[in-house]
Amino acid sequence: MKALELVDTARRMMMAGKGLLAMDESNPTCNQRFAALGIPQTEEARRAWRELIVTTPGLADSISGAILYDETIHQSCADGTPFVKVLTEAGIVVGVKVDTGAKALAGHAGEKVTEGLDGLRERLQAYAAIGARFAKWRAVIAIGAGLPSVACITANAHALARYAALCQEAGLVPVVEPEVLMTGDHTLQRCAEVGAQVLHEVFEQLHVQGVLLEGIVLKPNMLLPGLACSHQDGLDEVADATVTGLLRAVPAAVAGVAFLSGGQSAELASARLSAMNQRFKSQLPWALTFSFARAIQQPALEIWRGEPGNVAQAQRALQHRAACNSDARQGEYLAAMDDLGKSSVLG
Ligand code: 5MM
Repeated sequence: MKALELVDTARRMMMAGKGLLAMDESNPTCNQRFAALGIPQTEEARRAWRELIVTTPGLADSISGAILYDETIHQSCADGTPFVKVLTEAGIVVGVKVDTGAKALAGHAGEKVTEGLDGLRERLQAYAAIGARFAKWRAVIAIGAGLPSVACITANAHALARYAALCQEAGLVPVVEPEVLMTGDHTLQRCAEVGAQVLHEVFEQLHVQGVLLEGIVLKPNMLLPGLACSHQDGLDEVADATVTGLLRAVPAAVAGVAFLSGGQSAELASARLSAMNQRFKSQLPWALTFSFARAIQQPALEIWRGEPGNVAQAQRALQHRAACNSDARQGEYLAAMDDLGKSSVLG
């Protein structure tokens, strides 16, 4: 295992004041987001959108690493410069999603297990050779009547740990993403119970597989009430539940924690991350930052809509969201400043 290299990469990913940009939507997910806005669902449209993202001026001021999809990591700007080169030269560490998706878990209706271990060793070597320095694998856990099952939690935790060990063997930092979904009417308390079960099992399996914790990044969900829950807790309650849950389950050796946004509004994701850093700043053994996709990209995508004439304004919106999350990572996000910034983006 290349321990020093892994620790160095993980530290660069968790650099002060920055976070990760997830731009690793699979083609079906990307196409779905494009379809909702009337954008053509073609390889060229996906390439143009990702070119807009990687060439956003000032992106590296707030973003330390970008997670790409297999199609994207092989793509280039219209002038022929590979995206990997653009990002690396800007000082942004390149990562890639390596799971092949969440599939139905046999014998467990409504539950999924993430696949992609077959041939992973060779795929990781190929990604490392073209410049990737970290990888990502997402497991999804649903809360519902009788869910999640022990089978779902253990199968996903085992796969995450096998993936993480293979990544470290290849010199890539694994981003370990066990996502407890927001769908449902469960309470914050129930989300906290499931979150604890999941994290304890994930770290048990990482230990069993001999994964170096200093060379991983955890990408969890925030602990939240379900979207359909009648009581939606405030910023402080969410911050306290989430950080308390993490402090109880995540070893101090882990390089950092970078949240997914999971379908929260961009503003709420920033405000919640900021509240966590503000309230717990001095008590955190690891960096607490972001690895958002929708909460960074969506406002810019809604401006771009596939029109070349909208590129500059969409890039300003993207840069603005990245900067808001950089503030949040430092506990300094202010909704009023966000609104001011949004007005100036719209010019
Ligand atoms: C949970 O999704 C990850 C974070 O995105 P959000 O901040 O929008 O929640 C994201 O990296 C996700 O794993 C990718 O978009 C890939 O998703 P699919 O479903 O296409 O594999």
